[in-house]
Amino acid sequence: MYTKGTFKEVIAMLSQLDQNTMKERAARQAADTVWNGARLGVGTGSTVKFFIDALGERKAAGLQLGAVVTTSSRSKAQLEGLGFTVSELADVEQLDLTVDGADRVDSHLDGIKGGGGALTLEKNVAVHSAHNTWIVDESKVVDHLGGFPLPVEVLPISAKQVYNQFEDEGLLPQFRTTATGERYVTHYGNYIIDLYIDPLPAPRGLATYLDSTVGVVEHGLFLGICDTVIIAREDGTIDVK
Ligand code: ABF
Repeated sequence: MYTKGTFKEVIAMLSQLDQNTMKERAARQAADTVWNGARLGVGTGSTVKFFIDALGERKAAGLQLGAVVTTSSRSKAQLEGLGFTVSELADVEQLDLTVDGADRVDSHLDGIKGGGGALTLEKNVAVHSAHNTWIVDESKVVDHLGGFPLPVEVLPISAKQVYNQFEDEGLLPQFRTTATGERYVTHYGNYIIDLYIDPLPAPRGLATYLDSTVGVVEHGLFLGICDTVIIAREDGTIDVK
């Protein structure tokens, strides 16, 4: 006999299962598009985790890749655990395909990425890939970019000044912190300021502003980068756009 609390937990667990099932469906569809000899970029996140598992199954069935590059130590460990040799981006002339997750994606295939803190390497891998595919469950799809804090990676040396500038601009900045309340530090030793302004005013204008702000290393607006998005929907269907 369930008490009230456990019934809610079961419902929450079932909805989580639904979301994981959707993520896995999108991931498997993307894994099926990978061809022998491809120089592959592999992103980061919970949906990509399913993609890497599916890639491992393809490898066991004979898939051989020309190169594999990834955007986080988490994905690197998972790939190497499956027997893939992972290279650094700088050691691979050009990538043929990168498969990654996203935090938000709109109808123009523009997106917000970097919720996991790996935005700088993610964008460097993406712009050096001939084709970029994002794998998402339908909760990530929006009409207009927003609904998720926009990550901005900033140098520590002027982080406070940049934060103040963002605050003066009304961008609602917050320094990202760890679970213990420490300031989050990226792989490159930088901080992340998340912008809580929602909806995002004129994403292209904001991207240009951030790109020209001294002290900003990279931001999570990925505009004009995604070529294909694979969306797994709750009704079991998959959209490829
Ligand atoms: C990564 O995918 C990040 O850009 C983003 O935070 C993450 C979201 O993916 P998921 O929801 O699948 O964890 O590439």
